[in-house]
Amino acid sequence: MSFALPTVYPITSPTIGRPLLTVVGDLIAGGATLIQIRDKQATAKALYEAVGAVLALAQPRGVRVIVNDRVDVARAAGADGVHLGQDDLDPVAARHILGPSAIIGYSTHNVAQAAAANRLPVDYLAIGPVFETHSKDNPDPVVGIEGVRAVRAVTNKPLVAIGGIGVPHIADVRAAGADAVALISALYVNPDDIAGRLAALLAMAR
Ligand code: TZP
Ligand code: MG
Repeated sequence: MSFALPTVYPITSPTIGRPLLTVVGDLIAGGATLIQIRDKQATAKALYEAVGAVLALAQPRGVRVIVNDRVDVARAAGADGVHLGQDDLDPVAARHILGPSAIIGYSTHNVAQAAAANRLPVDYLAIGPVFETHSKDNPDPVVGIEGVRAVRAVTNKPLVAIGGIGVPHIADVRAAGADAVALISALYVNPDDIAGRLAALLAMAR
């Protein structure tokens, strides 16, 4: 596996107040190379259609698209991969369904989960929430910068830090060993300038 995370990993949200394709177009314009489509409320039908439209925009531009939670939708739509949580379909089963070239990401919330994930066929791990987040229902306890550092010590997999990460934290989170920061709210502070914001964040995380 030779998967490299971009230093900033944008995640979409239905709360941005802009159409999904507008958001994705802006993220691509801002330099995104990997985008996660996350919509916990969408029906399978709606998510499948949305991911198909996103792929039509992203794939010709060399931008990879990851679907949150839904292995079935990722597979059916031809997405580049899936991001799984601890209670989603087991990564071994997801790998079986999606095949060897799919990107599979896996959320962890503590050192024990991250250590256990080393044995799983996943391409990257997420650790979080690092800080308090308002973008996720019922989040796990915050792990802080020290939690990122502790997880970095138990895994060689590409590591993305997530949860409440803003401009003031990027350098510290990266210094603690995260290869990337996954962002929702910090990206969409001004829905009219998502591209500029992502470009600036990428410059900070170089
Ligand atoms: N998983 C852990 S925290 C989180 C997810 C999906 C939400 C991240 O969003 P924000 O707005 O960057 O805190
Ligand atoms: Mg999930």
